[in-house]
Amino acid sequence: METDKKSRILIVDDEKMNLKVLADLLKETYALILARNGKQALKFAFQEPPPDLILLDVIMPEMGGYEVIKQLKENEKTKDIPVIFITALNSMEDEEHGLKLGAVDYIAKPFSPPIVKMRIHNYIRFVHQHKLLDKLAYLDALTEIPNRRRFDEVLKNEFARARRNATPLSLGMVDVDFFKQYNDHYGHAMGDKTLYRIASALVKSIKRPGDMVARYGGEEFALILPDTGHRSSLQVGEMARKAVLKEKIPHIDSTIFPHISVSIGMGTIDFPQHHAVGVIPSTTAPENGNIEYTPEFLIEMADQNLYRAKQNGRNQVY
Ligand code: GH3
Ligand code: MG
Ligand code: MG
Ligand code: MG
Repeated sequence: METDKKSRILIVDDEKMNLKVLADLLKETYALILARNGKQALKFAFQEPPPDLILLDVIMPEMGGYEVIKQLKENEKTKDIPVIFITALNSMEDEEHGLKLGAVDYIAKPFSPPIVKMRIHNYIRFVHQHKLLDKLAYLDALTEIPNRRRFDEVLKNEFARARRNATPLSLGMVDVDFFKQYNDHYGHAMGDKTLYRIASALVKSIKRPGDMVARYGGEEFALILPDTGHRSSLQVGEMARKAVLKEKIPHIDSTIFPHISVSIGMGTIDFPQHHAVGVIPSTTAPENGNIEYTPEFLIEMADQNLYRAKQNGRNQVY
């Protein structure tokens, strides 16, 4: 399989000879990363791109395989990388212990090279299917950008990260202007095509790697802007708004333009000062003044500013 060539396998063993046996067995089919101890293994596991599979020896000086897998499982970035123990420990108790720690398989030495090769091949196939499913589960079918499920997850993670690192976080809510009239005039199928074009324009307008555009629902999109303060978020919003307008998608029933436009509401939480910037939604401000900052609060804030952008004449960022 073509894709298998690109699959990366991290092999960890303190004995050179063992590494060589496995490397010779697998090097034609996979990209191999070799580690001689636990510390090195962890370092390589955290590198980008991460390995697709890890073959892990148990008995190694300093840090053994059981400790390595514990650390891998504790980290969000590495916890889903499948690990196979390849070890001289061959009692049933050893095998049970290894599997309990989260390994997908346990292979005792000495092993049959062709069987090990087949088993590894099967796991790699499984990894590919899993990745494909993940991609489909998180992609909006109509616009081919991240969907609401993905948005919820990323916002939650970025929110936690911003709080932890004391960095600002901004969220933009984008709503297409007079889209009901658009559908009424041009038809729903054309409306779908136009949503695709709007999504592509938004994605192109967002330049920073950590930023994200998702389909929030219907004709609404969301921008997640980590490490972005209020003023910068308004600039990013302006670029997004202009990018859509520049597509010059005809919309003769729009009362402001003969073209498709969007309105955008921004919300920012400035974690260094622990306060919200911009227009704070009155509905969420409690009487004692102690606002509870949550992802929902940020969405509410952006939503209310979106409402203002609409009230103020649409095709603007608020
Ligand atoms: P406003 O400027 O106030 O946002 O006006 P609007 O007409 O865009 O607002 P409204 O929320 O009333 O209408 C949204 C429209 O978007 C209605 C709905 O049919 C359309 N829409 C939502 N999702 C889709 C979709 O997936 N495909 C198409 N073609 N239309 C959609
Ligand atoms: Mg060893
Ligand atoms: Mg809407
Ligand atoms: Mg709308």
